Amino acid sequence: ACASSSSPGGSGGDDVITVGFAQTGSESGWRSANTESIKEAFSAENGFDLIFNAADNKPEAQIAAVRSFINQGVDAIVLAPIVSDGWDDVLKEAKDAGIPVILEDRTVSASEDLYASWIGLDFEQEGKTAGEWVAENFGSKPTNMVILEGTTGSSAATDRQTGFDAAVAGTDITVLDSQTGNFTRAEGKTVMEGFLQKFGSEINVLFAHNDDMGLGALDAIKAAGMKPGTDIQIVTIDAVKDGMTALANGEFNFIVECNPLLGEKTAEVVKSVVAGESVDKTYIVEDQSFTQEQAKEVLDSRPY
Ligand code: GYE
Repeated sequence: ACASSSSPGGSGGDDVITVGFAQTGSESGWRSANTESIKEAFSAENGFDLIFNAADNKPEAQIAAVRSFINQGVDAIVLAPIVSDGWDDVLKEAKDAGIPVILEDRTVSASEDLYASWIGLDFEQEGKTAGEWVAENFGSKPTNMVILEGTTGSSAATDRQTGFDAAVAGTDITVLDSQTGNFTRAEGKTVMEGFLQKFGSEINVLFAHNDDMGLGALDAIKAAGMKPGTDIQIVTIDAVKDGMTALANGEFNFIVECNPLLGEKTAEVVKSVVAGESVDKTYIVEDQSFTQEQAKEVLDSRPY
């Protein structure tokens, strides 16, 4: 590109950091907010040339995207891995090519030596907070629960369920069924329709690994003649605008936040890594949680 006024005399182009960003896809409101946050932080004004790829939640396509970034000789790769496993080979290729990889959002099962840093969230704690709410409100009476899981093999889904299971262990809660809805509204709806056909009004509680699947389930519950938030209580994770609106309206009962605004921190870490400075292996961004009352209070001020 052209020289900017802030780098007088230089070619300008020399200082630009070229970054390949391998996004999962565009499955949810959380993902849209995350993509926007990354694009904003990795702007030309901030000294970046961003090459954006979204893999439509197909792990092979995402591996191919990372490999293509390596072939293009980018300065750094930012990766939001769809699934945890299967990264060893291509991360090794990046390392051999001298290209640092920075993980954002989800993490990988590959060795820590194969990436420079991970900027993410404590998914296990998110699941635990959701489970604690369920245990507190339903733990001492016989309760039937169904679960809409996120993408199978993603660290977000695996760790959220681990945390949730720990929190409800030893309570009087029965899991009737648990299936993946791939973090999307459409699949959340379809899978919930199946649950309702099988179990009908036996279902007391729905735990959805993200807002979007819970929002899809709302349609299925209403179509079955039941009242979401009352006949079936709903706990989700993310706290995006549509989820918070459903919570404020009484259709959801509790949401654990998952902060998608990771762009600024990720850009800062990428700059440090490219400059050869040392960075932490892990940066965890804080989350909160919301009841219906709290959602009403903060709804208007939510940025996404
Ligand atoms: O909760 C979900 C998105 O990995 C934390 O992915 C992220 C999850 C988020 O599709 O909505």
